[in-house]
Amino acid sequence: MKLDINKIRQDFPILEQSINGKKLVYFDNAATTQKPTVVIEALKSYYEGYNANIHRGIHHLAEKATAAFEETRKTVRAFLNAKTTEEIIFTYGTTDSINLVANSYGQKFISEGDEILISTLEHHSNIVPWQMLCEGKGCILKIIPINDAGEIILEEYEKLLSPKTKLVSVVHVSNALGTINPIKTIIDKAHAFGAKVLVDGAQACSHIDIDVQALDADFYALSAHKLFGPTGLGVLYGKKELLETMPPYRGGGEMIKEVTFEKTTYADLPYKFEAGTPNIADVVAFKFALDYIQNLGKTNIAAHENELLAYATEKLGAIEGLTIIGTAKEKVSVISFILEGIHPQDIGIILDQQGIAVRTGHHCTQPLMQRLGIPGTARASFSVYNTFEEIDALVVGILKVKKLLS
Ligand code: C6P
Repeated sequence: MKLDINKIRQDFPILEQSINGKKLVYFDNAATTQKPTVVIEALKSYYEGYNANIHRGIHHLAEKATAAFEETRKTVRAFLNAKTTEEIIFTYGTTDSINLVANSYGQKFISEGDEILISTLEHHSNIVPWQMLCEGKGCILKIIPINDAGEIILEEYEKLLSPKTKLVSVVHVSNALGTINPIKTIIDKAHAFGAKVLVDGAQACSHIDIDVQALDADFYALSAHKLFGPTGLGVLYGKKELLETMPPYRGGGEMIKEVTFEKTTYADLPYKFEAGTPNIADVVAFKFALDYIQNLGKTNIAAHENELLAYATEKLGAIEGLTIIGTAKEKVSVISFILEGIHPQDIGIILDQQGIAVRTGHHCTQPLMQRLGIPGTARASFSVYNTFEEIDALVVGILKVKKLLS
């Protein structure tokens, strides 16, 4: 079904404004997506109508808040096609989800001399937790190389796999380049060596249909704010049989069955991993974001985004002195680019003066930038509410950057 983009834009009040006297063009969706009115209203009605702590009160408001919170868990389960809601853990974001696995699964099951594989494409949040684990444990971090297009080299990946490989932790979609990794193949090859696989789905979840059972992913991490939901909220999917063997990551209220000064027993899944009062309002509102996506249809969203990507690739590719960084065959709607002789930050500043929001810099992927031999890029990332006219505005903006700075 062809989406009515102008109608969709009306669902996002932030898009109506002007920046520096120019109509806002928001092309920083890989950093965070804007929020539709249904999500903003859900937050308001939660705080106005049934704000209470959950899982502990027996009063009306507590029961209503608990029900709404757990309703979101059911929606996330369906969104990822997990087997059960016990496999859905609420975290503070993708970063927190990865840290949970590193500190729980990693601490218990990864030992000195064991190997963890990540790729050159990783975001810092899928590098640093493993470095921290390796520092403490004496395990070894190995890096899967990429080609110049920004694609993982599968033959090199296969060479790195061995019985020593305990975990492969790889991004599904690169935030800096938009590359879609062949994640099912990566998972199957790791499993053949008995290694577990964590997928960083921070970028993939907004563009691609995710079926954790079909992928056979052991862990899948995502952030709500990339899915039109609130910031500071994420999900860790984990296979139930794995999560059951893992120790809790944080201790406190909510995650216990019984506490004495001598010994504590832990709550069942998923609560074992959800210590303290969670981000209740944002969890409640997240359901409305997922329902919003469901109503538009992920395939319809992807179809529009792919058209935007094709259009932008053609238009930007025709600008003299502009190089698109990241030319993988399989890409989502992210275009990173550099302009000859112009620093990416200056591109961002001059585009901002024209009301165009892009991200510039290393995109929290410094090792990737080092591999590509550049300090950073300017990155335009498109979402369902973006239009072809906005891409035309970006082209005009880039031409202005060139005129002013070259
Ligand atoms: N990337 C970007 O502009 P958090 O911050 O925990 O919600 O997500 C971290 C993260 C992990 N992996 C990938 C692939 C990501 O893209 C991100 C967030 C944003 O590209 C902000 S740095």
